[in-house]
Amino acid sequence: MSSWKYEEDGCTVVETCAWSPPGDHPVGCGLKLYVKNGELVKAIGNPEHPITNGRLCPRCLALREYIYHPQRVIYPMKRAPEDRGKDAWTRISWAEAYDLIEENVARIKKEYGAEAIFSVIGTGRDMWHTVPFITFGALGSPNFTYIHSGWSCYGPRCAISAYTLGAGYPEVDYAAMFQDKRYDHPDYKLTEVLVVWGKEPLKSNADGLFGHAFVDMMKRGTKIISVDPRLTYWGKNAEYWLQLRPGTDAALALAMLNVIVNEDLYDHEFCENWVFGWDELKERVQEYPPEKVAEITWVPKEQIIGAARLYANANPGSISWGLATDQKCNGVQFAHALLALMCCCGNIDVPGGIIVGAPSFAAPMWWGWDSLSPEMQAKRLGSDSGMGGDRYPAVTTAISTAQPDMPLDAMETGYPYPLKMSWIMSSNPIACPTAAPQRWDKAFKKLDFNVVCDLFMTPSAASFGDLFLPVSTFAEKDGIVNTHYGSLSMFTGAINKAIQVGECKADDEILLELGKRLNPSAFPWETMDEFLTWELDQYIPGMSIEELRDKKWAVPEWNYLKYRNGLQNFDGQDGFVTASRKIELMEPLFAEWGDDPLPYYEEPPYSPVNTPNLMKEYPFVLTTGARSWVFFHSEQRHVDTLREIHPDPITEIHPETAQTLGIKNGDWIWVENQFGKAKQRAKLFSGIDRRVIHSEHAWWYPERPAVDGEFGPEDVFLSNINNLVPHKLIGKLGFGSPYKAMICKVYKAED
Ligand SMILES: Nc1nc2c(c(=O)[nH]1)N[C@H]1C(S)=C(S)[C@@H](COP(=O)(O)OP(=O)(O)OC[C@H]3O[C@@H](n4cnc5c(=O)[nH]c(N)nc54)[C@H](O)[C@@H]3O)O[C@H]1N2
Ligand SMILES: Nc1nc2c(c(=O)[nH]1)N[C@H]1C(S)=C(S)[C@@H](COP(=O)(O)OP(=O)(O)OC[C@H]3O[C@@H](n4cnc5c(=O)[nH]c(N)nc54)[C@H](O)[C@@H]3O)O[C@H]1N2
Ligand SMILES: [Mo]
Repeated sequence: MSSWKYEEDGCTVVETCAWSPPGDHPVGCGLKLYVKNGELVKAIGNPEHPITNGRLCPRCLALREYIYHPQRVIYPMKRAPEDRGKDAWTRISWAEAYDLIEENVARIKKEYGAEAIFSVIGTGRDMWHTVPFITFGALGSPNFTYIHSGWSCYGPRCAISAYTLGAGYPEVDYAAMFQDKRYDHPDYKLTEVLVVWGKEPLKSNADGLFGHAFVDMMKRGTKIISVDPRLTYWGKNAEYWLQLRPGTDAALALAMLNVIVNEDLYDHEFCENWVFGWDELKERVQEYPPEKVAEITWVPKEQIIGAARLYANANPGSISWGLATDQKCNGVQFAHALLALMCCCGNIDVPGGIIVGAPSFAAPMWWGWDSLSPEMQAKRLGSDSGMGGDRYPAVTTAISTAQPDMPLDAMETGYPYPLKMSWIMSSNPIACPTAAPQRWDKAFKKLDFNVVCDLFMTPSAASFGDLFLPVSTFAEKDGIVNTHYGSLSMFTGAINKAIQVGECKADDEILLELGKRLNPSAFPWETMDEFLTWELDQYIPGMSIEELRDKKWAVPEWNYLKYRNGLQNFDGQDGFVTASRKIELMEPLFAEWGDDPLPYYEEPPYSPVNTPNLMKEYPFVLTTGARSWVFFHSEQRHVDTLREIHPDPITEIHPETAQTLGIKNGDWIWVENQFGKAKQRAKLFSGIDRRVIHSEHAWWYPERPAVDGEFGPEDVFLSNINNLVPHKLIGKLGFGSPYKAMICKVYKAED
């Protein structure tokens, strides 16, 4: 027995830090798992955990139900390609599964080259080193992909952080690294004004940000500005709730900058010494006076000015930017404008402001890349070499994936080369991330061999999987969790195995076993512990996995104002890792890649301003995908306790709008536009503008029996809001897609 494993009340208690699965971003919430006779009895929050202090979300509270769910797949299974879509799976051994993979990989490599194999990752889970490492190191292909059109989750935010800030993802300072005293630590200063922009951190707890910390800060006096087309907890408790038209954020941010510049509210010392392009930006923001932007955004001029003043006068102020930043075609420009707002008041890397990570571009998403030959690297879809079809250097320079829309083009057209095999690990492509999902479904069905590593028979696996590899939850494996994947490490926790279920394996076990078979030289580790110690060394040099387990978690040494202390740059000199060593609010690289070096506003492609004629038929602005407490994307629909809380896909409509359409609360409705439609249930909500509709994403119905043993595609496409989002409607740099800025009509459906 040990500090993290002991006996209590007739059970073995295993203390651990959560990650995935079930899906979750790396906050590393603290849990105590109670195990009896090898079975998980209950999961509770660990009050000693320095960040979460015992709090847990409903998805972890339902962990037992999730783990032992009768629909969970716990053995490897195969199915003949001609039986795709049918319930015709056969149980096999891991050895047979690996043999099948080895045979197919060898054949496809010989006939088409390794680039014909591509891998698909999903979001935020415990997988952002595993899938690239399998793709590059084991399968030998450069095509590691995340097929969310326009890389519209973190893509724009991370690109801006990489290119213009030269640092890891910036985040609000919520004192996570001061374990004992937290907000009372002498080095910390409470954020005076916090802008929550296009994010709902209580529901989402995105990527290492423990959203509930914002509530603690609010209780201590932090004032809130909420920028959201829907009323949320934050808007309700805000000094200003800026209820903007979805998709117009860049205009709003530029107008706030306009006020800050013209009223001389900016930090002169910071902007003059640490910003490249400040004078040019000052000129650019003159194009966005609050009067004009009020018309664009629907936010009254007085509110824009008032919010800009409140934020600029705060000491410190901070901004939490959410997914709404990325899910629009000009997401990069909006992220750029937001970064300018973060910088201009001198809030960068100050206590209570916006802290930035170390300049660690050698992120785990590149593991295994060096084992590819330069010729193979050059074939990545979207790469600047031209050998991977259309070039998207802004995507492929900062990120190790291919451009996300390109695999569909390659599958449909064979250009720049055909794709033949997919390796899907932690994604449910046709239920959740893809735009135009029915096209992706058809394309996957044309491939020779599809491997799916998951926990449940997802619609994607059911539709086109040939081999199913069952994976472990976090309760069934050893690992490490690091906030922001290590790019802004405030906390590193140990994930400790408590139980074994069926023949499920951790994704990393699959990585090591398959890696050893396919390319042993890239996978020298004999045991998982050896591998984990190597992994941990990247974050906390010199610490072994055993030591981390004993401590339960570790907090790296923290420094503020790193750019002034030689700590932000690889060479020990002051400044940022950019060509100018300053924050590039004018980014020369963007000009080189054919875009504007300064932030600007662009109307969404379909909008009241751009397509007024289409609006006659589709009169509403559509935003999608605000998070639910009980689901992580397409997961958990089968977990009864959670589904009871949220039984149906919800579309929010203003009560007056609903009345004019003859729609009542709880009616089934169709949400439709020129690209497709989705059936959801109406929820009348006065916290949304009369001209705006919000629909949920990632819905499917695991409870519906397959008809005649066939998997019914209507199950996954019936309510899928991405039927309404077109393929490859993206920004010039290859980032951003209008998941949160489309148009639609709504009308009553049959029940
Ligand atoms: N319209 C609209 N669409 C959206 C969004 C939106 O806001 N609006 N949001 C988008 C965003 S931000 C994202 S990131 C994408 C997400 O897209 P995906 O990540 O593809 O989401 P899921 O459909 O949840 O698929 C994840 C699958 O991985 C499995 N899984 C969970 N944990 C693990 C694990 O540790 N290992 C393995 N092997 N499998 C695991 C789950 O069971 C599930 O089947 O969706 C996007 N789709
Ligand atoms: N429970 C749960 N947690 C999750 C996930 C999940 O599926 N379930 N998914 C995870 C993933 S992958 C991600 S990326 C994060 C995302 O989490 P967040 O960044 O919090 O993003 P969302 O919940 O999609 O949207 C946040 C807010 O943006 C608003 N919004 C919609 N359109 C616009 C717009 O045009 N402009 C502005 N300013 N606001 C807009 C919505 O009304 C919503 O309140 O959550 C992660 N955490
Ligand atoms: Mo995401």
